[in-house]
Amino acid sequence: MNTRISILGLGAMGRALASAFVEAGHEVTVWNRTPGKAGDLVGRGAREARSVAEAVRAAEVTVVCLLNDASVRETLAPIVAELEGRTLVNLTSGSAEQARELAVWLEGYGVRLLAGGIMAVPPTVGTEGAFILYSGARELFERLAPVLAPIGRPQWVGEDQGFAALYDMAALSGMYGMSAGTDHAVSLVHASGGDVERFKREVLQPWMEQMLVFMVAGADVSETVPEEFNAAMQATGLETMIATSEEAGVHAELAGHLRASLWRMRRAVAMN
Ligand code: FVH
Repeated sequence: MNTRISILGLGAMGRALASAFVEAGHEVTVWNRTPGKAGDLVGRGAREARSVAEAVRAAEVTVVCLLNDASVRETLAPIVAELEGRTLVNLTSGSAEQARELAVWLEGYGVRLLAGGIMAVPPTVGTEGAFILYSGARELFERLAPVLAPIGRPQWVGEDQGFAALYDMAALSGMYGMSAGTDHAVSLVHASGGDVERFKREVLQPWMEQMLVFMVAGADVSETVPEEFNAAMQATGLETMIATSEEAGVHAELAGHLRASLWRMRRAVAMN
């Protein structure tokens, strides 16, 4: 079933979303603050609106994908009174509280809002692994899910408008934490004259793949560490990693995640 969809924002992500909707056969209108960013979308059937109001009026569902919460407010504020009765899906990254406040603000103008968090990067939008978190009214999610499916598997995470943003940021935190670890790993190899590319290919990649399932399963908020995890052994290992770092002269900041883990292990040992 074709739906009239407007996309506000044609950054890398907005263009990828618009492209996936066009590909799926939806009737797509696009708008961007700076004109001329529609690329080949117009040639492929999308229409470029000259104003936000024109884009919103053209659509049954408007998808917003801008830089941040401030840019969403700045874009919608001048036309908010015209949004009454319309449906918006906000896929702009923000904090959970910003998402809740945006929903309250828009609902005050009679707008139905589904908040989202994109678990994809522009090249993976619409591919098998891509999924999008949504929060807000379940009935609205269920109605929109088939329309939104072309950009990534829709996954509802609760009525609380802040939850898509919360889960999005929490998942990104996991990713950035891993990035800190992998940056540190290659810095150690590089500082010691090792072959970084070979290390990545032959050691880091297979090791991370083997450990990922344990890292996710073992992620924990409690102050205790399961016995089989052997906190004393882990603490000794972390001390060795920090010593290796110091020997290699790798910046202490890069080893910050090791110090945080060591602190947790020492605390667990003290509590046992
Ligand atoms: N790209 C990614 O890998 C990540 C993946 C996960 C989700 N994020 C979030 O998606 C939002 C948009 O990201 P993006 O990649 O499209 O970002 P840019 O390419 O930098 O484009 C930014 C767009 O926002 C417009 N914009 C900025 N400020 C304003 C404003 N004050 N008023 C209106 N529009 C504004 C900008 O317009 P212009 O500069 O071209 O005129 C772009 O359309 C983002 O929340 C990510 O966290 C992407």
